[in-house]
Amino acid sequence: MHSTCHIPAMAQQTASSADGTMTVHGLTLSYFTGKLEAYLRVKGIPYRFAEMDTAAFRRAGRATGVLQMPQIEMADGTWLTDTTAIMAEFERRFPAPALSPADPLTRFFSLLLEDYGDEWLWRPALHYRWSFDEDMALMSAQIARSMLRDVKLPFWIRRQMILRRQRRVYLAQDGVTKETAPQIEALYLDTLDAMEAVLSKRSFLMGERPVEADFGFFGSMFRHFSSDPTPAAIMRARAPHVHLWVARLWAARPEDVERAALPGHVPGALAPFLARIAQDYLPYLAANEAALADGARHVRYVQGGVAWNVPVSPYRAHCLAALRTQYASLEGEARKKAAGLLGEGTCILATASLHTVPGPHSAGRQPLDRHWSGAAGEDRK
Ligand SMILES: N[C@@H](CCC(=O)N[C@@H](CS)C(=O)NCC(=O)O)C(=O)O
Repeated sequence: MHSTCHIPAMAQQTASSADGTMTVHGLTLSYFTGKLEAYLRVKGIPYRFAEMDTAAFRRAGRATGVLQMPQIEMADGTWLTDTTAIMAEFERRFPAPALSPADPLTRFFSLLLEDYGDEWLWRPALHYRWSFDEDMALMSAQIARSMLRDVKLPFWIRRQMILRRQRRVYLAQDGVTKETAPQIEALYLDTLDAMEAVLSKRSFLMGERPVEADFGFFGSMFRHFSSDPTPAAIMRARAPHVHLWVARLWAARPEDVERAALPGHVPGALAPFLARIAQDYLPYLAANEAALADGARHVRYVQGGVAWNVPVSPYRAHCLAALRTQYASLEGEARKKAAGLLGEGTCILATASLHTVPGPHSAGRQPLDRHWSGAAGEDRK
């Protein structure tokens, strides 16, 4: 299997587009929509963009079984969701220009970094957007005008609704507290410093051509950290090369990336990311998987002296299982090198999964939320 988080590219048929172009349903301020759009632009895959309202969000959720954005409606009426799975699928369907390393060890780390970027930078991205006055005022107004434009209520009520919902789901329920906030902010600052060191020496994270790892870091860096007032001011002052990389990746076209070779090794400068993955991310993924296997709704763990209590994520258990499959597919020498690079994190990848996580289904069920848990729409308590 090629992807870290593969959801069968499936789902119900709906009306199809006549000119053969796919439609990306999403929001121009959304993390994963920005990640997917960057990938399609660099790859040179034409698409039409449709700004979602709440009806379009529900319609896409019914088609794929997951209420999330972005979702792609193909010209033949089939749907695709999950950016990691979409990228893996499109690397197969549209081989050139390849945006996935050919060398298996380098590809494994590109996929691991993609998953880490996608999932571990989510909390700091949401914290900066919804914890700071200026950011929350701006972004709640934008969502009230865009996504909630079909809700028949006055603007100020729509704005209050989204503000309360995001602060409840993405701050309170995701473990953002006075005690955890310093750790969340330190993750952003440390990530900027580590990226700045890498990107002041080369164009993209693993070399001169973008790969999955770049897109995994792009969602947060593009749509939140370089755009929302508070983290963007920090980025400009602290990490100008990260700012430049955001623009470089967004501007890159197939003919630009084709000139550079795919990365063929794991650069030593990525060590700070690998250390975070080994010390923080993989232990969290293992705790999440164990909690899911126990039937718990929350995962509790201690990290850097701080106690965390966050909702269990079946989706992330699925991601861990996919990473293990990738790791197991590495042959002798490559697997030894991967273990050398990951140190103490290796045992989590070398262990058998506790659980097979069923993917979402679209037929006859309430769509799931972005973590694949519960009936979406009912916030988890
Ligand atoms: N793993 C998914 C994640 C997609 C996702 O979480 N999207 C966010 C917006 S960027 C979302 O749909 N949130 C829905 C909500 O807030 O309920 C992917 O890679 O596409």
